[in-house]
Amino acid sequence: MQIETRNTTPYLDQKPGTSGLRKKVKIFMQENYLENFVQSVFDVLGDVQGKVLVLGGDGRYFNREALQIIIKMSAANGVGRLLIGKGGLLSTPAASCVIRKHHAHGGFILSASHNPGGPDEDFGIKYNVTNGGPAPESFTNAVYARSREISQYRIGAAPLIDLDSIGEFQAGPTTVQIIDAVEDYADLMEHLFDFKLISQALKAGSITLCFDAMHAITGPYAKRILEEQLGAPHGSVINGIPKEDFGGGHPDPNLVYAHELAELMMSPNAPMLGAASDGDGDRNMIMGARFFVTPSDSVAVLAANAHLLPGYRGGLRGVARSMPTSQALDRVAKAMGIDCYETPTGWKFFGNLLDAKKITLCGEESFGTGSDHVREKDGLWAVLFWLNLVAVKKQSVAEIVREHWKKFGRDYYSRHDYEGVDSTAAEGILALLNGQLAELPGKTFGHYTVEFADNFRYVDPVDGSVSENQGLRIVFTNGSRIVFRLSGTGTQGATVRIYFELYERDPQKHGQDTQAVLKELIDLAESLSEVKQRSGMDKPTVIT
Ligand code: VG1
Ligand code: CO
Repeated sequence: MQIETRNTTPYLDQKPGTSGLRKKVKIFMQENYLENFVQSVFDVLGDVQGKVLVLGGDGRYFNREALQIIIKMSAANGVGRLLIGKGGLLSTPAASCVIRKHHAHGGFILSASHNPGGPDEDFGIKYNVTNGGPAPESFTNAVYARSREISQYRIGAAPLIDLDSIGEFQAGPTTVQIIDAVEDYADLMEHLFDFKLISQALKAGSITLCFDAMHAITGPYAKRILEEQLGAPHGSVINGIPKEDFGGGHPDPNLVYAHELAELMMSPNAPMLGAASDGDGDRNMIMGARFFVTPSDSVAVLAANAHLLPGYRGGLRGVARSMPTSQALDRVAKAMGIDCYETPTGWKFFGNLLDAKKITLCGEESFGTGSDHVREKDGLWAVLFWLNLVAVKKQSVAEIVREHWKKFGRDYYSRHDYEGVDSTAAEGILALLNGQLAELPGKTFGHYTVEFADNFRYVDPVDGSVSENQGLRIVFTNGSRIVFRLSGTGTQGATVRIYFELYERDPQKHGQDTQAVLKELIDLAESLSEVKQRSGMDKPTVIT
């Protein structure tokens, strides 16, 4: 194979965000744009001679073309073996699983997750390291620095690889192995959950299920595991065929975008469990019949009940949540006598805690839940967890959550997003708030007195690395909180996220409407931040 070293000029905007580099497809298709980023990763990795890398994506538009380029560049950079999911597909958690199981050096995951796909929409790429998790900030910062000075990249003249046939091909020094995208992941799930029990309940009809794959990556995984292995009736998985543009939808599992599922679950003939996942399969939404489980509650319920499931019978070492996620998980940890860590937003911050065996389970308010089994959040895992729980407890989803609230109290929780805000205006909103933080403590607004207000700074308890500027939080004396931060995954303008939380111990008051309960906090956040005037919007674009 002939190896070419090509000259290139740097792009200055290749800074990875919360989860990899995400841009419009058209930006990725610019000359050498993808090549520059991939070579920057190789340059930071150093010697990859003979090493194993994993490749796969969520199947969105440009996935196949990008993979062929990465194969040629891997060969030119001397990679020993590439493991690639058939069809160029691997869900994010499955990629993490494959990296760990096959002791790979790392892998590239091609996805822009819950962002829409298609020629005018989004594409993304991220590198995961040897533990199977997203590269830490020290690595992504080094890649960004490299991308700003890159002058050459290496590419091999390898033929196009047939991504659709399982088998091995040679590209220069690199063995390219196309693997079944689902098998390793399905094996792992079988070891964590009681497949026999779930299967009996599904076949007997004592548990009914609808899983909305949203025309994204989890279609093949859900069909294989839920329908073929566990015996859920054919048709339990809807929108199960992955499409390059996700069928024109927005593959984000929430009540707004997964509306087909949400409508079914709110109807009189709703199944017992409703679930959806996102573009790359790492998010999950859980619903019961006429009942929505907030992601913050979901991780707390899973933590409180984990010991009932085969994979977690030994108990939990500790738990963790991202800072804006509700404190429902903290209450469970306290009752169990285990540690609860608070990390910045983004899964990469859980990796060290998991590797150091400080935690077993973790989650984010953004529909992300996961455990020690891989180093990514895992959508289908969460669905299987709930299925197993419903089968063991022989209770409905709503009963399980209400019982949980009774025991621990309820954290009313909501996130308001203002999307597509002018970047300067968005920064102005955060700057305005930042300027007020010092004088807020002690002030009273209606029913709320500020206990403390700060700009969240994280010191990693394992390696001591520091991450500054991870969101502004206003914490009240009664434990309620308002958090403000800017999204790090968008590709157009800025998104301002405002998170609200209010704790209610009294079970008599657990049946109220969330937005109504949070109204006073919402009004306060809007007046302190001037978000409406400054964004020019009269309401949030998405409320979850
Ligand atoms: C969002 C979520 C964050 C999540 C990230 C990646 O980030 O808030 O919790 O880890 O997406 O998820 P941000 O910076 O936009 O708030 V995924 O499923 O898009 O990889
Ligand atoms: Co995702």
